[in-house]
Amino acid sequence: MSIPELTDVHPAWLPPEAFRAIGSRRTVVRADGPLAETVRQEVAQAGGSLTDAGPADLVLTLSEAEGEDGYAISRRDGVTTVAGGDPAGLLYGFFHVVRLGEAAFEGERPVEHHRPAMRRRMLDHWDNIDVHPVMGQVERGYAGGSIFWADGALRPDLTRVRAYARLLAACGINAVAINNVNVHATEAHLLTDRLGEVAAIAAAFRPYGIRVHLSVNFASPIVLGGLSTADPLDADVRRWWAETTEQVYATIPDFGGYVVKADSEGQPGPFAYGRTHADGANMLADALAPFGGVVHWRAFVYNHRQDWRDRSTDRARAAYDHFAPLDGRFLDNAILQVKHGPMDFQPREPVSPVILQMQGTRLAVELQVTQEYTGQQRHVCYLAPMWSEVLGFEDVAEAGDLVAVSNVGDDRYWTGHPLAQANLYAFGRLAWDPALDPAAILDEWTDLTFARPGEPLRRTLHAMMDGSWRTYERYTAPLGVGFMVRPGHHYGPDVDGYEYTPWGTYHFADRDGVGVDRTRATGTGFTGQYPEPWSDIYESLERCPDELLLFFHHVPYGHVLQSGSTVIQHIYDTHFAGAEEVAEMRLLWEKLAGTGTGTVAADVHARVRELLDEQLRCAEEWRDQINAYFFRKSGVPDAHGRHIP
Ligand code: GCW
Repeated sequence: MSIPELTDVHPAWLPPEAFRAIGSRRTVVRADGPLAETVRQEVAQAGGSLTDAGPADLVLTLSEAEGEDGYAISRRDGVTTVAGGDPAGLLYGFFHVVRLGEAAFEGERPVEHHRPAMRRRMLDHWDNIDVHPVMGQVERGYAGGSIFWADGALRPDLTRVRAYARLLAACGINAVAINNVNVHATEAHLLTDRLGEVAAIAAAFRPYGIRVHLSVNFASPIVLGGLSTADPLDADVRRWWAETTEQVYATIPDFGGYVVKADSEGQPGPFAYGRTHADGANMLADALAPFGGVVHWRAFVYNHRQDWRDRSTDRARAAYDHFAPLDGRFLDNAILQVKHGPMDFQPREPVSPVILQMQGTRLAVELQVTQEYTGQQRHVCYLAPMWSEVLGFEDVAEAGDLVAVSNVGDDRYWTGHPLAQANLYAFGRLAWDPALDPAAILDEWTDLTFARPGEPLRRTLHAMMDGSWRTYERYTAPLGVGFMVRPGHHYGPDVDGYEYTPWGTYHFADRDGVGVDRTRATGTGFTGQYPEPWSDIYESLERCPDELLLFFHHVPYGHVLQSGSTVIQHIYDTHFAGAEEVAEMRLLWEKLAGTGTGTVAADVHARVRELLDEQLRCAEEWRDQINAYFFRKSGVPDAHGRHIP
């Protein structure tokens, strides 16, 4: 293996400059095996000298005491030492040195121990082999086509996948599911006759300690195996999965496991056979157990054929209603993968009560790095502050796994918007340590990506990005209500776009008020799915946090928020403010050009500038549509008399 080099692709957070400190030093790697070999290659590629014995500036060695994936870093008497708990820990310790740069080789450093909070730090790709007629090749992908497949086949050159693996390892990610959870006809075959493609991708990820997982179709025994049923309790079905899984491991011994979206948005599942989701998940867990594999079973199960008149069915309740009764019935290697909020990756949602409730089940919390509902990588929206809030809520950070939908495609900048790279980086870092400060993560990313730039650029990036999620929230759907997006592609405003559809995503605005009554007293009872104190806090009109008010309550436009403002005035104020903030962002970026900082390449500057034009256009469109809609409905004028079209 050699260090992947790409000429036409942006290096993201691993430009050659990031390795400068190591490049001028002597390093000794006291470990063997493929990951230690990767570290040696990294040192050599950086131009550093590798010594076997003799004096060294950096010593990388193993020490079991640091545990799985862990490492210790210290510096004494002019020598920096990294002790990895295992070869993966050695690799993570190496990238820690990269992050520190020159600082890793200065002064003395008392020993620091680092261990990941999450055992599995995983990205899910929603990539298809074929280009899907509606969703394109990458479902909810905003950065071009798949980096794995092109023209209906595995890409012949996987250098880019290796470069991706390297970027991911540098921020601590150790697992990737390579294909869409909606497993279409072609992609179903990855499990059997196209398994060689999975093996080739796994080989590209392996040198960086990343295991490959596969999304599988629950009906595979029928679709691929020619059986007449996929009933999880049927002996033939169970045998089919056992034998198929054995083949997978014969081909890919370090295969991670399966990801399953069942009985969800049209995907097949155990309900067709009168079985539970524990029956379904456990069948696959049984097949994987002999090889140490896991199944990630998604909890995103809800009725997508609702009638808006039916006020008793509540999509927010669905995952809990389906899964809470099954707590304690999943096998140890069956991991329930739960979206962080009860609905669907909106810019603001409460934490899913499933995560708080299911203490007897192994959990993975699922985030969305791809910006489906947060600007589709045309808008600057740094998501680490949102994820940090989610992970800081109650015991969410105690989930064993953190999973996110990747935002990467074959785009030159990996993520479409160059600044969206920061979201991918931050996801990995938060999965490693959920307590990290989002602003500090942004500094790390800035230092690596822009080769330790001067203060002007750092200040500009903080000013543009630290608060960008809240800015996005301000100019889009207000007070946690969500979903005022254009149906289908989900970009841009359409207040009533989903209001009369079967998807269960309503805001119930009328001339008197807006919001979803999810209380126990008069609404859907969703608040009752929360443990105390949240069940009472969310139930209470006075105590419910402003930012979630319309998620939990239907209120008149004149309702006074904790902030002192009325709901209608809050809507006007935040929408004017949000659009103004985007205009300021755009000016800040504009000013960077020609400041002579020399740290933002011209192509990156130009791409971001174009995208900021679009973000401003779109933010103004949101502002005008939301303000006009609620002015028309409520008849209440803006207290400040601003123009509402
Ligand atoms: O948010 C919705 C998306 C679907 C996606 C689904 C899911 C992969 O709009 O495109 O399907 O969530 O998470 O399964």
